[in-house]
Amino acid sequence: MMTLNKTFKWFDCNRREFLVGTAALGTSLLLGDSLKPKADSLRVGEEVTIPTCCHMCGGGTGVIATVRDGVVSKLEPNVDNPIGVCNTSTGYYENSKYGAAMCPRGLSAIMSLYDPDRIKKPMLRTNPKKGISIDPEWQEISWEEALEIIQDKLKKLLDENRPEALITFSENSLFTDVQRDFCHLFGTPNVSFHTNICSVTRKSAAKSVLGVEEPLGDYQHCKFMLLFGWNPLSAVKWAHLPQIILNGKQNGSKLVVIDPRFSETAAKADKWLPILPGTDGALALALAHVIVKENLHNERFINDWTEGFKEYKEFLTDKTPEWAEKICGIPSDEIQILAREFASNQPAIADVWVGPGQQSNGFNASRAIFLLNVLVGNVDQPGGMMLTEEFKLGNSPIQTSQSKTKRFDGLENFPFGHRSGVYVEAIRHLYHQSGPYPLEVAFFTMSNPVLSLPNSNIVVDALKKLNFIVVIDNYISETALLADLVLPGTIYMERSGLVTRGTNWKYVALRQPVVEPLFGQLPEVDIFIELANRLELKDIQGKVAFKDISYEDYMDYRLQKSDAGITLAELKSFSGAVWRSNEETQFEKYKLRNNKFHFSISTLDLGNVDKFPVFRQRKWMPDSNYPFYLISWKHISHTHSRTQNNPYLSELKNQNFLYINPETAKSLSFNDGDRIRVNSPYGRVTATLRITPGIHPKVLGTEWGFGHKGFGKYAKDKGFSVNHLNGLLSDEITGQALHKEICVNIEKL
Ligand SMILES: Nc1nc2c(c(=O)[nH]1)N[C@H]1C(S)=C(S)[C@@H](COP(=O)(O)OP(=O)(O)OC[C@H]3O[C@@H](n4cnc5c(=O)[nH]c(N)nc54)[C@H](O)[C@@H]3O)O[C@H]1N2
Ligand SMILES: Nc1nc2c(c(=O)[nH]1)N[C@H]1C(S)=C(S)[C@@H](COP(=O)(O)OP(=O)(O)OC[C@H]3O[C@@H](n4cnc5c(=O)[nH]c(N)nc54)[C@H](O)[C@@H]3O)O[C@H]1N2
Ligand SMILES: [Mo]
Repeated sequence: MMTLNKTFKWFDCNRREFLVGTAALGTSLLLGDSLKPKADSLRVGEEVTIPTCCHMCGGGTGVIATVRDGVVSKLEPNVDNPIGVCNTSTGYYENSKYGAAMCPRGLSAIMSLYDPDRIKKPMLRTNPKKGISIDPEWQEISWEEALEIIQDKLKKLLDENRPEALITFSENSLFTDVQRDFCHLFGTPNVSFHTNICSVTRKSAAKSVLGVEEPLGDYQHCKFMLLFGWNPLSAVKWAHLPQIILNGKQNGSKLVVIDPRFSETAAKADKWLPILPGTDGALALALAHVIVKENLHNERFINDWTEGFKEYKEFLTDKTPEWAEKICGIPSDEIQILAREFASNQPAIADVWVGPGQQSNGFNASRAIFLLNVLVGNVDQPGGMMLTEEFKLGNSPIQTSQSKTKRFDGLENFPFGHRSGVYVEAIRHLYHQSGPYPLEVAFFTMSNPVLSLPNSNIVVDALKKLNFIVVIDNYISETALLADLVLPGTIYMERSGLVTRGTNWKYVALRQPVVEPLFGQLPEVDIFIELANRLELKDIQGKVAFKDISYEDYMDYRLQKSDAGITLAELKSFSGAVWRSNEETQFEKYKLRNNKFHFSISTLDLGNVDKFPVFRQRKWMPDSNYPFYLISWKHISHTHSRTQNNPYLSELKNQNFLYINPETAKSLSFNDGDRIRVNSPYGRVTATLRITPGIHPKVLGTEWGFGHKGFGKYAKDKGFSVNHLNGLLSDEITGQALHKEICVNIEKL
């Protein structure tokens, strides 16, 4: 196991003493020793090991925390949890003998837990003037005072009979269940979470073609991987991903990566094809054209299980490699070779994530890419694109009814919109005051839209129009800088939750607190439960809904009614606090559906969308004023805008750069390390230039998440925020925020 042992000082946040401890930091993804914790926890002297689930990103990788004298001293992978091992049951049993994986962000989480820059007390703004460079002039207040203030604000909305003036935003796995219940009980339809600024194009496209929202390839057992704008070796969502892709390669699979830049995944590929941003749809259609024209498709599968093929074939007639070359910049002969290789190396998987997904045409591009799997019939079989069936938790124990009022963000206007809402449109309506009614109070939990949404200037101005903003965060984020009241959040090691997703067979894992909240904070869920009780919010039977229900009861209820049918106590007692189904990964599940399930090539249930995955150019194209595409991506050492104050991660990477191709740099007489200004129609930032052949000559790019004005001493004023340059764009079909669609120019400072 490759680890770097560091000695550092624990800042004990309960103001006891400084303690000296050690922690293991992974310098890359690593395989931990096989861990077989006994039921619940194991005591060795004063040391306790407790299984839980990471939440440094949404992936929820299994973790074993060692707690020494009440201080978390070590985090290691939990081999009982499939997320760090493999996404199929066969692969899980094959791989688990070698241990499980965590990523650098997960391994550094202790430093986030004990970060002295964390917010410790509720903070009330005293300066009514708002802006991210304006001092809010915080006043520390007690939890009781803070809850009373919020209660008053919410009570006023109830008294005035306009509960819809409340909107909530949160991360997409943290307590969305209770947040939704709270909003329903309160009477507002405006419950939203971050999926629509994340990967709704992929989810919606997958649903429309394959019938499931989150298909996941059996990479370990395939023979060809074709990845469009997905960098799983660095943007590690589930810690098994780098492992199964590299194991697949070791088993003889080819890997081809389509990306405007030489990503970490491209670095492991047999071929990297640099593409012009936003043109993946054209490439995928041309690949389909060649496959169909040369009769390389799987006719039997298509006849038995799909509809619309004949018309699709016609639609593809003019989507030739030569047509696509002009659009995407990849030579037509390369396209032909790729199509033949893909079709003849079965099982072959084509997959896509947010590279194309966060640009116009992302929905149709993703559809065209998923359809490649359908054309070769590689769906839901070993080595195929799997029809992932999610583990189902039981319904909430709280009986609510959904508000009949129209949503503020106009979600209903998006034919493939997602229940998480449309952040971009909520901001637009707020900014222009064009919503169906005024909004007054907003909650942001584990969300930093001022940095994470396109066009930060507009986001700031929009948020300034709200009457009262509550932010629940561990830092004074840029969004918190605009808040009226900030409540200290918890780090996952201080709270509970149930985690499932990211595998092709069913499992559920327990996130359990390994230490008490360090500053006596209420965990995020409990804030909402407490407010519901203070406001005496009633369920449909007229009973105060959360009166006798703790979050533990709530989880217990949902677990008992889940696919696992177990109690919370049982889950806690299982090895690694994980329940895994005895039923192994099921293949060809569509065959069990009595021929009723078709893969949809043409027809879509909802009107208003193109019958076939047409290609349309992006709204933002280079012109003489803004000649370069600008894209952004995730760095392995950071999660979005949330980890930049972690000292270990900041040591690995503490700022972003603007990457440029040597040809382009030469033509503009720029040198490596030059300080430059980047201008877009919406904003300007200062950046440091890095010259690399690993980026398309017409494209500039950067890691996103940097450029903090708030946060703490490690994060503040390091690098630049790319979202200051982006335009406030959402995809017309899904409502997805388009973070990778802008053009810029650059000048020397
Ligand atoms: N380390 C780390 N891992 C993470 C996260 C994190 O913040 N940090 N976040 C998690 C989340 S929420 C998500 S949604 C996933 C996302 O995972 P990914 O989809 O891999 O995310 P990105 O890095 O944004 O984009 C992937 C690639 O798309 C490329 N790209 C940009 N534009 C285009 C284009 O037009 N066409 C093509 N073909 N490629 C393009 C970028 O250069 C980048 O290499 O990652 C998850 N994992
Ligand atoms: N330009 C550009 N923009 C992008 C992307 C991109 O690739 N390029 N990627 C997009 C994607 S895929 C996504 S998913 C979104 C993510 O965007 P967001 O969902 O807004 O996530 P973050 O930016 O990480 O902000 C999370 C906030 O939560 C706080 N936080 C972290 N952990 C906790 C916790 O445990 N409890 C509490 N209460 N608070 C916590 C952090 O301090 C931070 O302020 O960004 C999107 N924005
Ligand atoms: Mo995301």
